[in-house]
Amino acid sequence: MFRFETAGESHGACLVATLTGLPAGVPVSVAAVNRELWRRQQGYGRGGRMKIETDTAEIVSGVRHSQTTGAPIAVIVRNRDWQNWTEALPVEAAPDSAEKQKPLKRPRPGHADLAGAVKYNYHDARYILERASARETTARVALGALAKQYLRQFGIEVLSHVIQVGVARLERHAEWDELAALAQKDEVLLGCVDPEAEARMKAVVDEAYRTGDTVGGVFEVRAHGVPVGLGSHITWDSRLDGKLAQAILSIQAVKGVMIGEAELAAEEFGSKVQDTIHYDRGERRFTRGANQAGGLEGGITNGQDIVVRGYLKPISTLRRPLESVDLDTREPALAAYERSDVCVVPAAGVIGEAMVALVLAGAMVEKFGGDSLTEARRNFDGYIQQIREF
Ligand code: EPS
Repeated sequence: MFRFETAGESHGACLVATLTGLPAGVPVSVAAVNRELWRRQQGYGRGGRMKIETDTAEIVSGVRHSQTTGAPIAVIVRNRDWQNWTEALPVEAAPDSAEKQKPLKRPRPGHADLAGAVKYNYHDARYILERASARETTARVALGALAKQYLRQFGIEVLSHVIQVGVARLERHAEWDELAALAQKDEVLLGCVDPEAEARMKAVVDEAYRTGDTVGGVFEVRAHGVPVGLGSHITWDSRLDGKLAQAILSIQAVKGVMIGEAELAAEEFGSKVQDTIHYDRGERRFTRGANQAGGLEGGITNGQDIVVRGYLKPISTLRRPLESVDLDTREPALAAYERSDVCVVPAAGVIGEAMVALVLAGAMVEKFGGDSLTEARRNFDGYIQQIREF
C-alpha cells in the first residue's frame, strides 16, 4: 500500500523521508525534486534560515537509473545549520553541556511548545519545537515532488498560488496558465498571479516586519487533469475530500481548509451553488456549468480541477513576544524569540501542493495498482476507455 513517513529535527543533522507504494518504472528527476525544494524556500517574509540552507535531496534507495524500482524510496535532506547545533542536539548524553543545550523555557503562544512539553513531560520545549517546526515540511516536499512525477505520467499536474496575506486579497479568479507561469519563475515574492495584489500583500508583510509581528494568509492548491472517480462515497474514510482536508490541516500553522467555494456555499441558496450538469454530444462527455464544488462531489473526484485552500494563522514566533510563563519558575515571562519567518504563505502553498500530490498519488495507486508503471497505465487506459464508452 501507498504510504509515506518523515523524520528529522529542525536543527538536527538531516531530514529523512520514505515513500512506499509507487510502481516500478516511474521516471525520477532529482533536479525536479530540488526545484520543488527551492520553491519551498522562497517567499517574501522568510527569515535568515533560508539564507543558510540550500535544500537538496539525496535519494538513497528505491531509484535506479532515474526510475523507481518499486522498493521503498528513501530521501535525505541535510541541514547545513546542524554544524551550529551539534552541542545543543547531540544524540548521546553530554553531561557537561547543560548551558549549551539551548533550552526553551518560555513557551510561545500558538506553538506546540506548551502542550507538547506538558504531554511529553519536559521542562524544556526544545524537545518539542525541534520536531514541531515547519522545517519538517522539507521532507514532505521532497516526497511530494516524487508523487508529482508519478501523477505526470497520467497527465495530472498540481500547482498553487497565494490568494491572501493578512487583509490583502487577490480579488479575481486566477487562470491555470497563470499558476503554471508562476511555478516557472526564478524569483518568487509572494506567489500571487497579480502584481497589484502582490504589492498590497508585500506591504502587509513589511508592516509585520516593522512592528516585530507576523502575518498569515490563504493559499490555494489546484490539481488539473484528475480523472473522474478517485475516492468514494461508500465509507467516511474513503471520501477523498476528507483525506485532502487532513493533508492540508496537517501543515504547520494551517488552521482551516476549504474545498471549492465552501464559504460562499454556506451563505448562498442551493440554486446558486451547485454546478449544473450538461452533455456535449460532439465530445461525448458530460460538462459542468461551473466548478464551485472544487472538483469533488460525494467524496469522489468529478473530473474538474480539484481546488483546495489552506488558511494559515500568523506564525507563533514573534520578535515582539507575547505574554507567557516560565516553565521552571511559573512566573510571568515574555515568550521566547528565536530566528523565524514573518510570513510563510507562499511556502505553505508549495507544501500544500506536495500534500495534495501525495493524497492523489495514493488514490491513483489504490485505484489502478500495478507493480510496474506499464501495468498501472494499462489499468488506467482501460478505465479511461470505460468512461468514454459510458
Ligand atoms: C523553516 C521553518 C521555520 C523556520 C525554520 C526553517 O520553522 P518554525 O516552524 O520552527 O518556525 O523558522 O528555521 C529555523 C528554525 C531557524 O533556525 O531559523 C523551514 O521551513 O525550513
